[in-house]
Amino acid sequence: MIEEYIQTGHITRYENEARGIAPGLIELMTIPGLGPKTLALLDAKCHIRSLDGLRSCLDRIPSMKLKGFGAKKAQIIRRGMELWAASRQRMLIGVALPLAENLLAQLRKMALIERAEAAGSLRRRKETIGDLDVLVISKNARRALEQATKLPLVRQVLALGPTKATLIVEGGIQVDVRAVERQSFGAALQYFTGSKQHNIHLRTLAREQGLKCNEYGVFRGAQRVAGKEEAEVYSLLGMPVIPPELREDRGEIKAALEDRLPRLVEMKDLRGDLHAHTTYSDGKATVEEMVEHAAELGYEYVGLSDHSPSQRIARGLDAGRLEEKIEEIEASRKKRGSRGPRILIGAEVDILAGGKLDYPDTILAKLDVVVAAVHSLFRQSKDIMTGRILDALANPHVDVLAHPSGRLLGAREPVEMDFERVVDAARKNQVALELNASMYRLDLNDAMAKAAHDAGVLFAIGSDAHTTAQLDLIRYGVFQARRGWVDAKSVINTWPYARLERWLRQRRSEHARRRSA
Ligand code: DGT
Ligand code: CA
Ligand code: CA
Repeated sequence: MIEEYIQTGHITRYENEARGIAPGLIELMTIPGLGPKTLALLDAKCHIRSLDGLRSCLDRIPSMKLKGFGAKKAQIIRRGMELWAASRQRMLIGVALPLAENLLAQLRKMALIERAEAAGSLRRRKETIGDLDVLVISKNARRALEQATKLPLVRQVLALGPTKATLIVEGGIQVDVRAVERQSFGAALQYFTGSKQHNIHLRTLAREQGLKCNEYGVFRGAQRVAGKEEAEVYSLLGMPVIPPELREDRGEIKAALEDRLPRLVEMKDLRGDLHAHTTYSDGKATVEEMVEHAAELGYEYVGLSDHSPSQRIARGLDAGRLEEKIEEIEASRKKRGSRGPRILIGAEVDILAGGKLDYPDTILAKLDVVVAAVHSLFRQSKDIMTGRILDALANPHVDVLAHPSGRLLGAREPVEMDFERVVDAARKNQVALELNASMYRLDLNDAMAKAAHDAGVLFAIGSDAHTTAQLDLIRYGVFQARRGWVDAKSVINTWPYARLERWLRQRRSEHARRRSA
């Protein structure tokens, strides 16, 4: 059945059976923690047709005293429903951004449209997007918006007025397209970028200075004193432009007024990637293909970190196959000489349930970079999980802690851990915390990244690529880093190779010395 799905994208048996199932039920089958068997059982008792039906069934279920169906199970399903509902309302940035880029490109091609920009949460690079907010300038707004509704990627027109169109585009996301005047474009961009809290704070400041700030401009009395450029709005209020990723009212306005905004990490700062998979484990591209693509990205180095043996499903490497991989990479280095990126021999090593690593130290010592990660038993208690991670951080061979919270957006909660202690240990042991760029993870999240950055830890932005194309998706990790106020110098993969290599060597020896002292 699985093979059929992989080859054809369909499962005949499932589809045939699905025809006999009420449509409402099929949707509910994708709720995390609710399998088809459980759903069938609940349906038999309550006749479920909707999320609400499921909810009320779960409320009534304890009184039915079903075998093997306790309060705990109902609780797990309820939590799954929440995640599920949230994920259906909001779209991952990794899905929304390409859709928005496509829409913007089409709008910009239209003769009637002079300029088109994204605002809202997308411009702030939030991890999930509710709806897209797009601003356009046109001499004939009414006509331009009408034409926009006819673009091939528009699926539905929810509203069309003289200055605003609300559309559903390909991929199912809602878009508000607003036409604004050229002389107020900057003010509108500022206003519709938000966040709401950031704007409220700015408006309060403006009022204290006798100014009024809205989507049309900044006004002193009836006179417009700014509006065309976004930068004018901020400079009138006495501060430099605040990068959109920071506009969440988390201290950025105070920092801007005191001229101590961080120099946020940018894509062009990256010199390599330390977390990428190859066909040795569950990657789809060979060592050579990954290195070639890293070369195209202009990287100085790439760490190829395949899974360790416990990850059977991901074809984790045993000692023998790891040895083969090492040999292949060494041969490739010899062949390449000084051409292309340096290849770091790496592994993404499981942190086992008890805190031990999935390779013995003798093997870890052969690797250039060790990325450690929790991949199992995510529901351990806070004490046990914290201890497990601290044990891994105490191993001198561990250079990076990958996707530290283990969450999957809309599908899995972060693990319970004492994050402050983890951050503290990472700082003391000089282990970099990963900002995993996978759109499903974005782990650490923005708030955790900021807390860790404030505490002075180092970071590694990792693509976790399983294909060559996924190496490019590291940009989502850069966005998340920026939302966490992370500056370039705190990110180890912005460092030149020589510095990175020295750090990797020194941190291990210092760490080992401290441990034996
Ligand atoms: P989202 O769409 O939930 O991901 O988050 P945002 O931040 O894009 O929120 P949205 O689409 O409701 O509004 C876009 C921006 O417009 C928001 O960040 C701030 C600004 N804004 C401020 N006040 C208002 C208001 O009263 N109405 C609207 N529509 N937008 C406002
Ligand atoms: Ca929005
Ligand atoms: Ca909106």
